[in-house]
Amino acid sequence: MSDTKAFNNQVGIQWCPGCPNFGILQAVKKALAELGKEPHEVCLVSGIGQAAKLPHYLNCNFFNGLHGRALPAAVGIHCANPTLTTLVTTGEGDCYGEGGNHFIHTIMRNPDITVMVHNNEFYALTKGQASPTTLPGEKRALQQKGVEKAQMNMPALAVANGCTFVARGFAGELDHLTDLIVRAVNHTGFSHLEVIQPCITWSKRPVSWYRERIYELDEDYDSGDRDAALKMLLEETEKKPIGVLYQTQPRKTMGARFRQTITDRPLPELKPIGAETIQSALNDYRPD
Ligand SMILES: Cc1ncc(C[n+]2csc(CCOP(=O)(O)OP(=O)(O)O)c2C)c(N)n1
Repeated sequence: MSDTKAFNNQVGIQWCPGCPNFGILQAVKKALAELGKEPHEVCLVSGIGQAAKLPHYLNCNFFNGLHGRALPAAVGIHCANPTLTTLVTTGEGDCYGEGGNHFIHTIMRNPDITVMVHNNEFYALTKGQASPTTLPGEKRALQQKGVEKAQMNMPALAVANGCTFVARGFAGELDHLTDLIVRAVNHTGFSHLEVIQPCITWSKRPVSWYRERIYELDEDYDSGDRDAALKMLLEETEKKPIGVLYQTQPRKTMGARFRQTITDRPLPELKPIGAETIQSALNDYRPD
């Protein structure tokens, strides 16, 4: 156990007062402390959005990149330095919308990283337009006649495509969420943790509406049963289960494959490549 205070920084938080993102931020700090991590051992990665601001508010390494491109950056960071705990923390617009293709391919590559997706069901930073998880029929600023598309079910897609850890938490259940983050990080391979995050500014519903529509998976639930997990996720009714939805034996990770091919050590431990080596490689591209 390390000290949560080590992750505090002095950056002024730009979220709306009372935003459930504050709960997620607290859960991240608690989980990292519970995992015994020190700030220099962690790298948070995000794209663009309200959720994607979370790495700004922690004292640790972080990379804040382009909208939808958090996962490729995180995969690169993980391959270069597998000793870091790499945690992507971002919104569903960023991860399922703009970056949806990256999400699917990252599942298959299976790097040993965790992605935590704050799902508030619309694009909050840009004032509440519909996202891939907005309820069908819901009227939004740009969807005046109501959303016509079906709602994206990323946890089901993740299970169906071989993700070996899929979980869902609620921003208002701090201890439960902290535990899920710890379990996701401890799992070897790509871990997907979706967090239901009510938005108090752009949602038309109170936080209680979201709380009434979740239930905690009980002790008897067998998270290793893939068919049962898929059935539950595909049949999801008004109430969504929270907890570890699916977890199975880790399979070979992308970092392990990469290091077997390139080097068996983290890149930062390798000797720097000298200017002469780079020059000689570049010379190969010179026209004769
Ligand atoms: C390439 C690109 N397209 C669109 C935008 C505008 N944009 C910024 S954040 C965002 C949506 C963020 O939504 P989400 O990831 O759900 O995060 P939230 O703000 O809801 O937490 C959009 C569309 C952008 N910055 N870059």
